[in-house]
Amino acid sequence: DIINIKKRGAFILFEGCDKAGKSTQANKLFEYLRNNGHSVELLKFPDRKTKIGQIINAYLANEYELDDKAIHLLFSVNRWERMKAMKNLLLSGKTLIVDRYAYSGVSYSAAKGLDLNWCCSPDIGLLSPDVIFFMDLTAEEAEKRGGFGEERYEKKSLQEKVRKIFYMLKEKDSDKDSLWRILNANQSVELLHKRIVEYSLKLIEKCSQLPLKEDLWK
Ligand code: NYM
Ligand code: MG
Repeated sequence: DIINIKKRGAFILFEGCDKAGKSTQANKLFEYLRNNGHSVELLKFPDRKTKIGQIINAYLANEYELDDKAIHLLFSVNRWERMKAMKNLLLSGKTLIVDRYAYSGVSYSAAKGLDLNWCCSPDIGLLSPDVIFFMDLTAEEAEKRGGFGEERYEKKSLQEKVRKIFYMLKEKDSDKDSLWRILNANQSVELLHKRIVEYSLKLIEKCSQLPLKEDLWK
């Protein structure tokens, strides 16, 4: 008899500071996988299209003021409101490429001075990524890339703090073998893409056999 074991998709996450090239690499990986017969979808947080996402967008555009803790919780809600759909997609065999997630959520809020553990708590129990491609760039290098834009948080001093907190979150995961892949973002787009593709293809194969985990920071 043929036992039909459904293979799940991989949860591939890109994280990093502003200007590091996350969206460029996420898009390129998405195109590559789609053109090579993979079932794949691209997602981005914050998802600015939902009702909560619209509030977040107004906040980031400096059109709307919110308490630091209130906006932190809204970023988290914006992930929770996508969890069921993401879970179903992964279980149906789709690989998800995600541009920012809870690690950004904690890093930016803690950089503003909020307590790190408090920041982690609303995201506990989210789906866990299978890999985090951390696009690492110093704030100096980021600034050389045409400078930061108009949005809130796009300042060198804050970005430096954000980067440090990303590394603290990596420490928290030191028991999780090869979850974090630190990539020097100051390399050519094509070279980075090649590395990311190679790793992702192996990962997709490996993950298809593993259970899905809803245990972020548990
Ligand atoms: N950001 C993003 C947060 O502060 N918390 C979060 O949970 C997430 C997902 O939003 N400067 C910040 C980081 C960015 C900004 O993201 C918008 P992007 O990827 O630059 O559009
Ligand atoms: Mg940005």
